[in-house]
Amino acid sequence: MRRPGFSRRSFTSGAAVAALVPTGLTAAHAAAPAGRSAAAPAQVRRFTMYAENLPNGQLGYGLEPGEARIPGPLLEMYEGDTLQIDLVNNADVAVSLHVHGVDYAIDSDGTRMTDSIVEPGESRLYTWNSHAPGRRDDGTVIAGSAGYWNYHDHVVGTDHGTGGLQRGLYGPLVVRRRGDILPDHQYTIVFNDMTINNRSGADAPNFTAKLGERCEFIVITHGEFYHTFHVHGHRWADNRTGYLVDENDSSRVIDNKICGPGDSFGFQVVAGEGVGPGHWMYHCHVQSHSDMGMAGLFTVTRADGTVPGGPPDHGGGGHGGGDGGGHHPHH
Ligand SMILES: [Cu+2]
Repeated sequence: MRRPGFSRRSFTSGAAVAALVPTGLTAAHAAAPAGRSAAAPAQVRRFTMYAENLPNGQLGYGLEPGEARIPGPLLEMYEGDTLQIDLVNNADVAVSLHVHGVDYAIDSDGTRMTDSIVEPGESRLYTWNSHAPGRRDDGTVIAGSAGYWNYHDHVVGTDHGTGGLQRGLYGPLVVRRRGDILPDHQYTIVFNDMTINNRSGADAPNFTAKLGERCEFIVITHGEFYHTFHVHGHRWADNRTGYLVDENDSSRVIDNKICGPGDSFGFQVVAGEGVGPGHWMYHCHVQSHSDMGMAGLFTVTRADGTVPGGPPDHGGGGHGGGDGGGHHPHH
């Protein structure tokens, strides 16, 4: 299958992020991101996503046949960009694609009542638009699309996609503003009922970075419960980006945030900044939830890849590639 502008390599597992980051930003480092992104024009990018059955009754989205995973691929765009997504349904039930945060016409709503769903063996084009901030004629501000958003099925099981969400049909969407700082690593953490990315306990996803690398966490909740995301040793600003604009930015600095069903937020931290390397826990801070397995590791290594403090007593150092939906841009 040919997709102008997308290399085959960029669609391999783990590099999906790079595939959907605007051209020229795939190897971005925090050191000099702003200038690189400021001049890029808005883009329209068309690509295919596949919905597939996965083992144990689960379902997933992927960017190639046979590569569906939970969560689905991390999709990224800049304000002003448009994503045109051909959703191919290779699963055995009707599915859809419903997105939060960006602009779309009603026929891209991904709901049964708007007949914007995809029967097994069929495909459908979903178009997501976005926009930069602006002003209305009355002087009030139109919010830009930038934010940490999410997409998901809205038709499996019930007309609200309850079964699709339970079974894994969800994923992250990051919309950036021109000039936003770009991370070295990106981690997607979806609190879905009592799981993280449909995994739990020793199987919960772990994430790894080297000391000093800029890491972006994208946190989403689905299902029946409210959760509180907490990561040890690191703090962020409770605003759009997670970092302060300047020393006078009054955004509250936090290390724990409630996230209810359908919510998403994100932030960046510098791995181990001020605290050093180690196996830093992250977990839901509802105690019974963490006790039941909603916990994993954010491992910060020394430059040579080693970690002080010995092996973790939880998580085993990286099941399933250690990412569980975190997709590291290669650089
Ligand atoms: Cu919880």
